[in-house]
Amino acid sequence: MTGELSGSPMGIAIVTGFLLLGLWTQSRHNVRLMRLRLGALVTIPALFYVGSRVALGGGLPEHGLMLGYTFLPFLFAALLGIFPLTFKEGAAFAAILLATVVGSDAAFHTLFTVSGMRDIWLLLLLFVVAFWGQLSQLEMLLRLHREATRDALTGLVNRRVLIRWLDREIRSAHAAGEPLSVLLFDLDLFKRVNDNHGHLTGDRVLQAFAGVLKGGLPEQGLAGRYGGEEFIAILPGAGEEAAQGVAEAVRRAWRETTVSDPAGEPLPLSVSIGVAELRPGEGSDTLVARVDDSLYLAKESGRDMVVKAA
Ligand code: GH3
Ligand code: MG
Ligand code: MG
Repeated sequence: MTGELSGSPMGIAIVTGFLLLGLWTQSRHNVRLMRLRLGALVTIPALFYVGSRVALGGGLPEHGLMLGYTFLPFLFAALLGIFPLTFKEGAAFAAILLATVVGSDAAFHTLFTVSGMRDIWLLLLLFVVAFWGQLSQLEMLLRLHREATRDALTGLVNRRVLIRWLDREIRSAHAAGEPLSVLLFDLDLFKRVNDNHGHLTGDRVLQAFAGVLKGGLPEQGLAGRYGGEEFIAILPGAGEEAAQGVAEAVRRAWRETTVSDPAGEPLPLSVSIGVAELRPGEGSDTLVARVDDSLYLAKESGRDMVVKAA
């Protein structure tokens, strides 16, 4: 009877708990907060499981309102399977539920009863299914994320990610009063490679350039494929002089790189590069437009050179 009576306030409390959790929507993209919220999601039913057992003096109800609470850890163990979690995260949340059930059973001397063993067996079974679900979800999400953000040919990030990074780096450069420069690369007469030797050879040239670009940047430099045979590098902390030095080094390294055509002959390789340093108060649109203008000038002036923005 006591158990049945305490069922209603517990019901109100658990609904309130989940409601508060649902309203806690800040920083959806913060991983640590997401973990905390998920931890709360399994801790709330765990607490109510313990509460219901205490209310019933340790026993498990056969019927009635309280039966639902004793079922909660199992429901949430299964529910964990819908979240894309790492094995470690899944194990941590599973441990909360397992400790709750095993701890309560041990405290009320029901651990080595048939129903106690049955509950733990069921919980372990649900964890196995949940782990499988979590890892499959995580793997699928990571694959989708990679496909949406990376260029498949070169492995560099795509234009969308680059512009997002550029906006972020520009904001922090303005905030810190630090310099930032952008380099825009366009391979010279690349269409000829495709026309004379086929697209597969062209693809190998693009891959080789991506390697040279990555190897030529300072540690904090960020590189991506802007589109076609155009690439961008963001150099946080670099003023015009330093950026020009990096551009020159990449230009020279690319000239010295060997990519052979299908007949085994080395292809002539060169690249034109525009350089622009961020101006006070400037946004990504005008910065990219300026670096694009200087790249155009490099092409106009005979290619295979680095040109600073006006
Ligand atoms: P310029 O020196 O003036 O830049 O001449 P260009 O031939 O490099 O410039 P253009 O813009 O005429 O040609 C770029 C070529 O890049 C055309 C396009 O077919 C090729 N291209 C774009 N993306 C890819 C790709 O992923 N693989 C291959 N193989 N070719 C590509
Ligand atoms: Mg081009
Ligand atoms: Mg080109």
